[in-house]
Parts: sequence; structure tokens; C-alpha cells
Amino acid sequence: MSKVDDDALVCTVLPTFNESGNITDLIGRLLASVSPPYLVLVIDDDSPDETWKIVADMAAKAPYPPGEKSVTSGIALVRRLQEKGLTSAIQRGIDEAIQTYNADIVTWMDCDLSMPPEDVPKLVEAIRQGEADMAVGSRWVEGGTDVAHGLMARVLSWIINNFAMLLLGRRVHDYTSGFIAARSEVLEKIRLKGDYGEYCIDLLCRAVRLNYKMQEVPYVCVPRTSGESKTGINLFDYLSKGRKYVSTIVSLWLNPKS
Ligand SMILES: Nc1nc2c(ncn2[C@@H]2O[C@H](COP(=O)(O)OP(=O)(O)O)[C@@H](O)[C@H]2O)c(=O)[nH]1
Ligand SMILES: [Mg+2]
Repeated sequence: MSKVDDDALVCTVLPTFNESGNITDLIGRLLASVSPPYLVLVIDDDSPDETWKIVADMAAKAPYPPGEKSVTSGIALVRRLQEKGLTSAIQRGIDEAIQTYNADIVTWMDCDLSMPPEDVPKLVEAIRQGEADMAVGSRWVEGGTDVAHGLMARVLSWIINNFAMLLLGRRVHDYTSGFIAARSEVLEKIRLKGDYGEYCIDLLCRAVRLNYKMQEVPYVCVPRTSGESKTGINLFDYLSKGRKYVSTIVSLWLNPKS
């Protein structure tokens, strides 16, 4: 695919659950980093800490009109009352970004400030210049690293990613990234599958199999300073997450046409 127009709308989807201590800073830093037209779209699952309320106030001051492409930057909120879950929240954001706002490029990331918002333009630029159909923020290419997690989590991540590379290919080194930008056309072809981080392994593997151009952009994963991890940080939590990752990798390997 070729270059994307300069006036292409970029939308960053932010899935949130109890991120009241991070969301103001995150949105402020994103708006300061990405040039307009730019939309920040928060999908909040009715967070008890009222993250949605903070975003609603910000969106009232900087609304983004649906349907027509604006030349400015703005903020929009979807507050889900019935549904829960990371993967379905990101998918909802992708659908709204493309169908309601006509976004040309969709990006997403965690909202705990572990992924630097200032790196989003690097991912977007790879797509704008036609170098990539999908750009992947990567801890495991030169220039990237993970200073957020302890040795145990980093070793498990190394094992999972090397297992994924062995079975699914080495065009991606950080299969569990979760820090992504893609052309809307790609996301219209591939819908997210799974409950949590395993969706990313599935998405990246299928994008490679469909021959989309992938580019990894190094980033440094830093520790969350406010709020708590939804997946937990003890060995049992890591192993139960790891089990889902392994079964996703094996199932993709066994079904090369999936
Ligand atoms: N909308 C929504 N967001 C979620 C849900 N669970 C986690 N998140 C968000 O997903 C991102 C990653 O979650 P985090 O707690 O940092 O998990 P970890 O990185 O696996 O430790 C953060 O932005 C969370 O707020 C959920 O059920 N719904
Ligand atoms: Mg996190």
C-alpha cells in the first residue's frame, strides 16, 4: 500500500478500566505529540474510579464531531455499561473510529503510561510514509526494552515471544506488544479475537499471513506509577496468562490458514 494523505485522520483508541490517575496526563501528552487531525477515543467499562467522568469533562472542552473530518484534534468517550473486557473494548474503539469517525489510521495502547505517548507519532509515521500497513511498538528489537517488569516476567515474555517466533515466524519480535498502529483497511479485514493479551498474537500472526507490511518500532516499557495492573503480578497470574498465550500460538501453528 502507498503513502497516506497528510490530512488523514489518526485515531488513538484508549481502553480504560480504573485509570483515573493516568488518563489526564496520557491524553494531554498524546494531544501534544500527534498533529491534527487527531482523535483520542476512550472506551471505558464504567470504571468505579470514574475514569469516564474525567474523560467526559475533557471531551466536553475538546469535542470531535462524528461523521465529518475535522481539521483539529479532539476527544470522544464511549462508556460501556453492559460489556467488559480489554479485547472487546479495543475492537469497539476500532469500529467506532472507522465507522463513526472515518479514521484512516487507528492506533491503540495501554493507558497506564507504560507505553510512552510520545512514541505514537513514530508508529503513525511508518504508516504515513507507506513503509508499513501495521506498526508494532516493540520491546524486543534494538532500542527497545522493558524496565517495567521484574526478571520473572521478562523471562516469561522472552520464552513466549521466542516460542511464537519459532512457530509463527520472525517478522515480529514482540507478539504480545499491545502498542499498535494500523491502516483502517487492515483492521476491516482482521477482527480481534480473544479476551486479553492473546488477541495481539493472533492479530500480528494473521496480518503477517495476509502479507501486510509490518514494521516494529522500538519502545521502552516503563512501570505504571498510578493504579493497579488488571492481570496481577504474581507467578500464578503470569502462568495463567502464559497458558492462554501458548494455546493461541499452538492453535495458529496448527491452523496455518486461520
Ligand atoms: N475498557 C477496558 N479496559 C481494560 C480492561 N481491563 C484492562 N483494561 C485496560 O487495558 C490496559 C492494560 O491493562 P493493565 O492493567 O495495565 O494490564 P497489564 O499491562 O497486563 O498489567 C489498561 O489501559 C487498562 O485500563 C477492561 O476490562 N475494559
Ligand atoms: Mg499495564
